[in-house]
Amino acid sequence: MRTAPTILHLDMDAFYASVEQASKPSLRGKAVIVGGLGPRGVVATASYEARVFGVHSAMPMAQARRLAPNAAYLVPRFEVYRAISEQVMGLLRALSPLVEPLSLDEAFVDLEAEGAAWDAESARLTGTKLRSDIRAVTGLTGSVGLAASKMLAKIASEEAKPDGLLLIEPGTERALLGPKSVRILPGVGPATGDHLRRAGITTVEEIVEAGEDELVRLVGKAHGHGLYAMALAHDDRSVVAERDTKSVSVEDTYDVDIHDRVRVRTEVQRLADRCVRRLRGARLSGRTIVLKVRRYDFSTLTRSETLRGPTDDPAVVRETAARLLEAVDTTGGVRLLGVGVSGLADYTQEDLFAQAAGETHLDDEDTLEEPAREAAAPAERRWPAGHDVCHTEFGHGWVQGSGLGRVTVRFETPDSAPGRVRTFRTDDPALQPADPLPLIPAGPEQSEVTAVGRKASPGSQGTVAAKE
Ligand code: DCP
Ligand code: MG
Repeated sequence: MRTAPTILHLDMDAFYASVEQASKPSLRGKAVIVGGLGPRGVVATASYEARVFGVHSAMPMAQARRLAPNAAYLVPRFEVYRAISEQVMGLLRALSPLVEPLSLDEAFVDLEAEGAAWDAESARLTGTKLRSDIRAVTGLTGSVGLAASKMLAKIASEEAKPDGLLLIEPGTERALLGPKSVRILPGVGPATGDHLRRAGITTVEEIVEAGEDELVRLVGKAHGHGLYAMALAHDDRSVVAERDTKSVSVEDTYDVDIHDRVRVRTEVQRLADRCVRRLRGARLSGRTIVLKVRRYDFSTLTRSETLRGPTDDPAVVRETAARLLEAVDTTGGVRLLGVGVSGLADYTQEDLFAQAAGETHLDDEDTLEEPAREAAAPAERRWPAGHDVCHTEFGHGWVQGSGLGRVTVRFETPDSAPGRVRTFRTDDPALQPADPLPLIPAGPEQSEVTAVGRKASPGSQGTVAAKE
């Protein structure tokens, strides 16, 4: 294990709910619950104000409604969460090439990989600056844990919540873990926790005291060794940017070598577009753009450029590929061209949540009231709670609720004062669904740091030539 607390774990605070509060001024400081609103819906997350009532992730929505009847209930807006996640991950990737995203709002970073930090002091400074950069770029708070291992870094960020930073000095791990509940260890859920409790083990220290053999007898070989090692704070896992090895690419081989430079450029643009379509089809974004060229003599070269944040923007991929091409001599003719994007980011949490998104659909079906059905011959429009709308007269707002052929809209934007509520017929032609607004309006006064990780950021961190 390393001797400096240079593994960083970041976890955004009440992520989906905080995004909603930042988007909707009237919800700041209020109980906000995001999730599937249908009959089988579950809570994705609750704002800290709602957690006071006992509401938490994965709780059935019906139970949440009983605990917090006056909270605002919203359907997730994944595209907004993904865009903000990209900004945050972009900031992390500016610190180190070794970033391991665990979900949309959570990642490990190895700060030693490129010298962002080397001891406790530099690690703390880096973590503090990261938190303020995240705030500047997204308007949101994230908590940071710093430790000499992944396990402790994650525990530290959890302890630091909300809106905090905790650094665990190497050597103090066991003293910190000892008195805590066994549930603090990764993988110890309610079932394992109960099992251990029945054997008289409730704290981490008691695991250590029981000894490895006893633990293996209790929970089996597979978990016993691991659990004992964790209780001793042994964790040698390194931060793996495994997604860096994956890529999405497309290439074309030409029957006749292309000599015309203009044609080569056009082909590269076409391939860039195709590559982005694939990327988007797989719901991925990537940070490194790769150009591949095989020349008339079969010599093959690749050129790549790493952006400051992941992108799936066709304009950015096209521009980058064109820039890479400028450095390649194609005078003898080209047999093959390829464009790829690597350093991919995808997010498992969204898949997990696919269920609740589906339930949103169910919910909308449920709220289609009979009178509306009779009155409206064209297909009824869906107004999911929390989603953005625009009214020709009143401007941008969000759906506060709908039913009985009516939709209630609150007119406000991220940088407005809390707005007013108005109700419309669900088929009012003046009301249309709208795209979400950015949380932090882009302006000329924007500092260097706020541009980092912006989705369409053309900025690059440098060009790397590979495999001539
Ligand atoms: N999420 C979800 N279903 C879950 C858990 C989480 O859809 N069972 C989503 C919603 C969360 C986001 O993932 O906002 C991040 O999950 P976290 O566990 O980090 O929870 P939060 O960020 O909401 O809160 P915390 O401040 O505790 O990190
Ligand atoms: Mg979180």
